[in-house]
Amino acid sequence: MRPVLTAFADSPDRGCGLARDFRVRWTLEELGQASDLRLVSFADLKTPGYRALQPFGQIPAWQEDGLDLFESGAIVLHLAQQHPGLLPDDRAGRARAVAWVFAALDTVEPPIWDWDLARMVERHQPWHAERQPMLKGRIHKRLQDLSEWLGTKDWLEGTFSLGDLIMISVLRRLHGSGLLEEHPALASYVGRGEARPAFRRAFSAQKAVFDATDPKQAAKGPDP
Ligand code: GTB
Repeated sequence: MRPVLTAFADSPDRGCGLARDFRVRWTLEELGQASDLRLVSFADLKTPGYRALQPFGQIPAWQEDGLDLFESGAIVLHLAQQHPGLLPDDRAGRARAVAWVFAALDTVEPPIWDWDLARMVERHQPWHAERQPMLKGRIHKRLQDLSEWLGTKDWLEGTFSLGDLIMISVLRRLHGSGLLEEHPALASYVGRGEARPAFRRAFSAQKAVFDATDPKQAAKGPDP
């Protein structure tokens, strides 16, 4: 059986590749691995059948022979451990790359997610504006530290790894916020990731899914 990845049938990111299936799609392209896509609606996500696959009723989920997997971080780590290309061969380099995956998911993504969630669901609350400086300040602090670490390097540990792929996937969520542009080294870092052929292929594939469901938007089309 060919592996199967679940993604939104009608992604709220409107073809920008911001939902969490995209990091798996990019990983697959970097590793030269193919999979089938199972498109699910929000209603499908909450069915008992789907929850047996993903306990929280979310995308992405991954199915391959003998293994059902959930959590985007677990899925990409599993793939990178099975196929060469995104984790260094040496013990220390591999451990460092994995550390950056966790840094992206556990240290950098939470404040970005809190800010984005506030933007999406709390916009009309009277205290929304009041919370903004605190939410943005937390992101800024992480970006400052990350930018200092990156310095003039192209990638976090010198060579592109799964750690960069996940970090860039997380930072892309800031597009359009102005926050990334305050850290030019990080804006360039994200640009380098988005210029990778594997990223471009994954981006076009997910956009084609969105365009098929919303032909009006297809004409305009977002760019990464
Ligand atoms: N920790 C899990 C993982 O990494 O796999 C989180 C998965 C997750 O949050 N999935 C979201 C989901 O299925 C989609 S990606 N939500 C439905 C639900 O919980 O009911 C989050 C997301 C949503 C929308 C945008 N967007 O519009 O830009 C971006 C990201």
